Amino acid sequence: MKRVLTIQDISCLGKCSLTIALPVISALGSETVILPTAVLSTHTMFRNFTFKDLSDQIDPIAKHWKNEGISFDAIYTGYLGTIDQIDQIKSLFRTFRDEKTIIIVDPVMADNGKLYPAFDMEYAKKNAELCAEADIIIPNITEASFLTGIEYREEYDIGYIRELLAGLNDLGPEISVLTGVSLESGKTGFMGYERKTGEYYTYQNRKIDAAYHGTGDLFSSTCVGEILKGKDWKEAMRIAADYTAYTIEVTLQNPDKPWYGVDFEATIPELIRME
Ligand code: PXL
Repeated sequence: MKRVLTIQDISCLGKCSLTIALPVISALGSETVILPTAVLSTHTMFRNFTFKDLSDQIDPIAKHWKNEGISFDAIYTGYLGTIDQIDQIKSLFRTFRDEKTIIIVDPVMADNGKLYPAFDMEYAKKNAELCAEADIIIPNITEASFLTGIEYREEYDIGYIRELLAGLNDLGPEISVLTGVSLESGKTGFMGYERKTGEYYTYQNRKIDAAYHGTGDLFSSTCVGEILKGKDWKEAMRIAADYTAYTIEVTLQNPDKPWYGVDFEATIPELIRME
């Protein structure tokens, strides 16, 4: 069985980060090892959330695993707790990286043109250093704009998306994938660029008029699970895009009208069947 380490916060309530990555990647058949970077009472779209920084646990936990001879087929990072953790995680990458380890960085920090409440420009700059160490990065357009210094635009064409991808590629990853790319009205999806082949890949499916928290984590976790199942990045991300769109549609049908996260629990059986 493949083994993946995922490094993100635990938002105890809110359906995002580790509470999505753990069930989704496990359901796709890989052993999912977690390294929580912080514990929050909820994700940061709630008011008055608590936050306990777990930075001081990262190095001793990593050291223990190293002493036990543990290795990972992939390491996947998402929302982190503090800027100082980025250096700790870069060092963890170096400790555990071998020929087989795929490093996937989702540089979670912003959306809709704005940084999340916990982050600033300094964090954005530092996050680019983590992307430089990755094989695959999965930012949304806002994050890509903060990472590259290219102006954020709401209205754009394919030229702008290629410019962002070129900027991301310059950071150093092998594969850069931009999410939330809408190239036709009523559609959304992603566009990726692979350094080795010089290939672009675009996938667009239906755009659903709803914004839920945690959908980026659902997309990235599904990609990670599918890549570990042996799918190439394009197939993995196409499945992730279809699964995320389907889960949003199912959530919209819930009469309880959940607002803080999607009903992925109801759609996991379908994910397992998706090809
Ligand atoms: O879904 C990304 C995410 C993860 N973790 C926390 C967040 C967010 C987005 O806001 O607040 C704590």
